[in-house]
Order: sequence, then structure tokens, then C-alpha cells
Amino acid sequence: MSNSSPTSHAKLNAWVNEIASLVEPSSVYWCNGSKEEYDEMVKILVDAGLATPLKKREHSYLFRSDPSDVARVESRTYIASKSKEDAGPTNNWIDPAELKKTMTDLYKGCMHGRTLYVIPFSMGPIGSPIAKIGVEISDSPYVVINMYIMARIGSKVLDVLGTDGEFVPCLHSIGKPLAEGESDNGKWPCAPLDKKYIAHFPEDKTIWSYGSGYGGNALLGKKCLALRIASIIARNEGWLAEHMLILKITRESDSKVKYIAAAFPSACGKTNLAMLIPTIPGWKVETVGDDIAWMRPGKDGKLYAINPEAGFFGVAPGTSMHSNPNAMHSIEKNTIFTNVALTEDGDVWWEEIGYDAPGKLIDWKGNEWIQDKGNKEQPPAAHGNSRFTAPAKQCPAIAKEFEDLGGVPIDAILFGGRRPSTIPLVHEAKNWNHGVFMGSIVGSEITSAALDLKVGEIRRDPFAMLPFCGYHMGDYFNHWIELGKKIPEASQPKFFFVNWFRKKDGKFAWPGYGENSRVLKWIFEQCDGSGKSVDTPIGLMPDAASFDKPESVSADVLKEILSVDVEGWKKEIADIRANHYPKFGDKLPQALKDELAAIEKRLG
Ligand code: SAT
Ligand code: MN
Repeated sequence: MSNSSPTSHAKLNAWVNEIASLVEPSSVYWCNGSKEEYDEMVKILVDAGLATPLKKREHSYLFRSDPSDVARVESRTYIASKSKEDAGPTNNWIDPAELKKTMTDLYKGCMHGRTLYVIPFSMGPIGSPIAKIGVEISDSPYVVINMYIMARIGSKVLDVLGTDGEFVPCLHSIGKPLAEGESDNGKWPCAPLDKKYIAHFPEDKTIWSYGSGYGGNALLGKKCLALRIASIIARNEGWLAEHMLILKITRESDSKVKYIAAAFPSACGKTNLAMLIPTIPGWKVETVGDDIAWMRPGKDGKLYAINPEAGFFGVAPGTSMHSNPNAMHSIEKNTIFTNVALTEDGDVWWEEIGYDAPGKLIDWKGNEWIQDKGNKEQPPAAHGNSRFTAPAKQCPAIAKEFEDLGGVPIDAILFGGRRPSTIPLVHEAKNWNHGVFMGSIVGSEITSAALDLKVGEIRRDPFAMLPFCGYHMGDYFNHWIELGKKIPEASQPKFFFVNWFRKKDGKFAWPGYGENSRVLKWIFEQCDGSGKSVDTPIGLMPDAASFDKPESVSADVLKEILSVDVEGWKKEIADIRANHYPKFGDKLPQALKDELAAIEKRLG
């Protein structure tokens, strides 16, 4: 495929020409974002043996990636700011001049035998004052079709960009040039790990990615632009780019609505919460976003949030009609599946999909796979990080405000993590700074030995932004504190910490899923002023006696998960003081040290 530039944007044309002469593709194609174009890309991928059409799902395809290219590679992700200090202790850093040189050498001729696709995209509804435009150059048609679902792409974006609009240049190559006559021949193209680089240049607001074709490494609008680069822009411009879902909750009796943003580390059911179906009658939850929120103070002082994405890039295993029916309906058609298993009749299957594997499957590595439930050692049929890419509009619970150009006013911000002990089911911050404190201590307990942490230790993931904050995390905390000073108290969202994962006698004490609507109801009422709460040393908590209790939880257990574990909290404070906060050195805001001391004092 090839065409000539449809735009007279001089800077964009110059950049595309410059990159083309570096990477030497066999052709250049500017994407218009049409459905016909999508289908042509799919045909290229099917012909190359990389995509399998799914007979059971209309207009849906399965991909199997290379086993070395199955997830984001944090060890190869860099914030290449001029000063190392600006990247902070939580990011990898290489001097930008050095990294550009290394990567330029890799990019030389890297698109031989391939088409260079130019993908203009908008993160956020086209024309929204909160939206940002990027242009991704990629040699992967798989990236083009994923971007088609995950962002708004093509001619309409160029129209908004005009002749001199601002855009974030995003350069991507899978790093696998083809020799004369060579083709991919069914093998997912990528470069080896030590050649992969996911690089961000904060001063130039530029992204360079090389060597991977998977997810956040390659779909550069998502984590690279909408979080890492956007977090830097947001700091400079006075807003927030956060790793948060956005949901709309309605009390049907009086049609009152609240909007909630929420941050959780991975594997805490974020997508499930975004699409929750309440078990309590009279309440409705709708989805605005499942992964990223951009929030800006509006004229009335409230924080207005948009979801910059247009689709869901969700983890498949564990998604079922029980855990998330809305997600299951979202992926019935027009969906790209990557690294799940294939059934004989042309459907997909994964672990915990809710039913046994129907007969002989082809697993994510392309091998025959027959379920052996007696064999606990059997490798999974779908990779643990296998994914679906589906248009957000296909979600039965998508909120009509999903495309609102001005965003939705945020009433509450939630943080959570997997915490088998100490942290109660829900507690509310006393004020903004206390809320920022809650965000700063987010983490999940290690349940199986991993990296350098032991079982029972807490892996902290402040604001669930650890791999996504594009600058020094101490400065990021400070940005939150400073923003709070600019928002009048009456307009500020309330902050809550939730924990669906408390254990008692080795079993989960709280049923989770749809029953979490009971916690959302209390949060709604707290925002509404109608909630009943008790003041405790760690913040406000529901009164267990008046809390809307599920059948399956006994009054005693409820009381336990809605009380302050003083000894546990003392240990928590000690861990934060000894192991967590020192990481941020003298960039740790005084306000957070004060919050820590205040809680300690209140605990007695
Ligand atoms: O691969 S993504 O970065 O898009 C998803 C994730 O790893 O969180
Ligand atoms: Mn995410």
C-alpha cells in the first residue's frame, strides 16, 4: 500500500520524510481511518499468516505473538530526560543524546521490505479541548488496526491538526527488516530483548519505540503518550494524567449521578469495576473509561475527566460472564484477540472464561492443547497477559458521556490494592492531602515470591503510576499537593481507599464483583452528604451497623473489615517510613510526611 501525503502540515511532512529516509521502507502509506482500510490491513495480516479470522465472532481475528514479545518491557522502558534527576528513582534513564544515537543506528534501514504507516491519532474525543494529537509512524499493520480501535485515527485528525497544529511524534518499528523476497510467513516479527527500547524524550515530547510489536510497547497512544508524556505535560499545564478508570453511578430513585475515578495496581479488577453490574437494586453503573483519565479543573473548580481512549485493551484470562458480563458482550464482534487459545470451531478460549475447554484447542504458542484438569502443572492455553482489543462503544454499559468533549465532573477518587490484612474494606480521607497520602501508599501484597520481594511484603505502586509516571515521583506527589491548593474545598473530589481483598482464615472476607456496588453506594452517599460515617484515626468509615451488608458476609466479619486494625496500621506506618518514603529523597513533599505523622499520632 502506498499513497502521498494528504496534509500540507509542513512540520509533519518534514518529519515523515526525515524518518522515511532513515528507515528506508519500500512504501509509505498515510492512514485515513476508514473501515475499508482496516479490512485491507487485516487482509495483509491474514495473507502473511499472522492473523486467523474467527468463524464464531463476526469481523474478529486472533494473533499469536512471539513468546519473547508478550507484555510491556519495563526493563527496556526509558525516560530520557536531560537530567537523570528529572526521571527520578522509579524510571530507567539514559542520556537522551546517547539513547538517540543508539536508536538511530537501530532505525537505519529497519523498515526494509515493509510499508511505513503514518497514523494520525487523537487521544480524547476529536476536537475536545482536553484531547491531544499524536502521529505514530509504524511498520506494523497490527499496530494500525489496534490503534484504529484504541484511539480516533485518520483524516479527521489531520483536519483538526490543520497546517500547523501541535502533535506528539511517536516513532515505532518492530525492528525486523525483511530481506529481498523474504516474508514474515506466519512468524510474529520483533527484535530480541536487548534490542528493544521504549524511549520517551520529555524535553522534545517525543516517543521512540523499537523492537516490540506488543501492547503498550507499540500502541504508543496508550501508556507512552496518554500517561508518561501526558503526565509531564499535565504537570507543566496544571492538570492530571492518571492511570484511572472512570465510572458513572446513578441512584435511580432520584436520578442523581456521581462520577468516580479509580486507580489500582494491576490484577485488582480495574476493568471489572469500570463495568460493574450492581447487585443492589436501584443503582446503575456505567463505564466512561477502564484505564486512563485526564482530569482538568473546570471553570466551576471541579475536576473534569475524559477517557483519552476509544477502546479496551483488556486482559482476557479471568474475564467471564461471572466476573464481567459487560466485557464479554463488548468482545462479541469487531475484536482483536492476541495470545488467547483457538477452539476447533473458530472461537476463542482462555483460563477462567467460565466453562471447560471445548475439545482440542490450539494454545497461544500454536500447539495442540487438550485440557487436563487433573494436571496442576499443565501450562495455560492462553498466555497470562493475553488480550482483547475492543471498541468501547460495544460495551453495553458505556455511558453516553463517554464522548463528551468537556469531560465529566469527578466527585470521588478511589485507590485500592490487594491487601489481605490491615486495610479496611473502605475508608475516606479527611481532606485532599490525606487523599494524596492514600494515593502515595497504594500497593499490593506479594502472594508468590517475585523479583526481590518476599511473600507478605508490599509492593508499593503509588497511584498505580509506578511504570507510567514520566518524571520524578516526588515531584509528581508535589504536583498533586499543589493542585489541591488551587481547587476550592467545596469543589474537591473526596478520596477513598478500598480493599476488596481482605482475607479471613485464608479466604476472601468480601465477595467482590457486583457486591462492590454496596461500597460504591456508601461512597455516593458520602459525596451526597447523606452517608453515615464514623471518624477514626485513619479516616472516615461506614458504620458497620447501618452498612448495606450482603447476605454472604456475617455481621462479625463485616465488623472486622470495617474496623481499624491499630497494630497492623502501626506496622504499615513503620514500613512506609522505613522502606517506601525514603525512595523519594528530599523530593518527598513535607505535606506527606505531615500526613504520616498525623495518622501515627491519631493511632496513639
Ligand atoms: O500493554 S499495555 O501497556 O497496554 C497494558 C499493560 O501492560 O498495562
Ligand atoms: Mn493499565
